[in-house]
Amino acid sequence: MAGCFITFEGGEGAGKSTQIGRLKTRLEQLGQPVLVTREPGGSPHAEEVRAFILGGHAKHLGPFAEALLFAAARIDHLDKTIIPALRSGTHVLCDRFADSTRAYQGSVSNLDKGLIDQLETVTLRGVKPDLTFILDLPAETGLARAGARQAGKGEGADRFEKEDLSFHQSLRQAYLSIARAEPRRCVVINADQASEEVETAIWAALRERLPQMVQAAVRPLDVA
Ligand code: Z5A
Repeated sequence: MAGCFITFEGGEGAGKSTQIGRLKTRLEQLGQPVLVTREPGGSPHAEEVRAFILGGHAKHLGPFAEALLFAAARIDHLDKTIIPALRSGTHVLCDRFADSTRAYQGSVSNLDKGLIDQLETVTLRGVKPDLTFILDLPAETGLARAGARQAGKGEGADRFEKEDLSFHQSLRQAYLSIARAEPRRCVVINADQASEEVETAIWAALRERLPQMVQAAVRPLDVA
């Protein structure tokens, strides 16, 4: 693919959206083409599935059925949004991706790992992130941040935010375990610090892992 595919993962309130916005700004200042997207969602049909799941309508079906719904949304997201962007040379910054299924449905909800592996294989069809930032912080801190943001907007908790503290603590360990298993793809970032410091750590890791992204983009020469 001509563009780079970067995913952001972590627990509630880890600061993924904040950091994706900051990275997008930095890359665009260099003339790099960037698309920001999210999961679940990121294409019209996948956004419909998002509303269904986060509204809590799939919870009674159990974690495997939820994983299938996330996978269905991911197939559409890949086909309609991610793959066309990467092929055209646009870098894709995605808020959550397949690691969220591994962490939320696989590890925390105790789905069989082999089942998750098979589902991932048929869903991704070989498309893997070039780099994944795992924003790590204590579950209590992330939940407090997410709660404060919701209170400010007058919103309620969604399907997963309603889970108890031990769920979110297990989630943190699940993400750290993914990072240990795939150190070439995953970078753990300490998200329990000021946004500016998190941004600096992400930029440093990007410079090291994907140096071609942190240079001014080469534009075609104007031909007189
Ligand atoms: N899910 C799943 O189970 N399986 C799957 O396969 C997929 C998803 C793909 C999607 O939720 C849910 O779906 C998710 C997992 C599940 N669980 N939940 N809930 P979502 O998309 O609605 O929300 P989220 O992905 O969990 O993100 P978030 O909670 O909105 O947080 P965030 O994007 O990581 O953080 P933020 O919005 O940038 O920051 C949160 C607040 O903290 C905000 O007020 C910021 O101003 C503040 N903030 C950010 N950084 C800092 C720092 N450094 N210091 C202090 N305050 C900060």
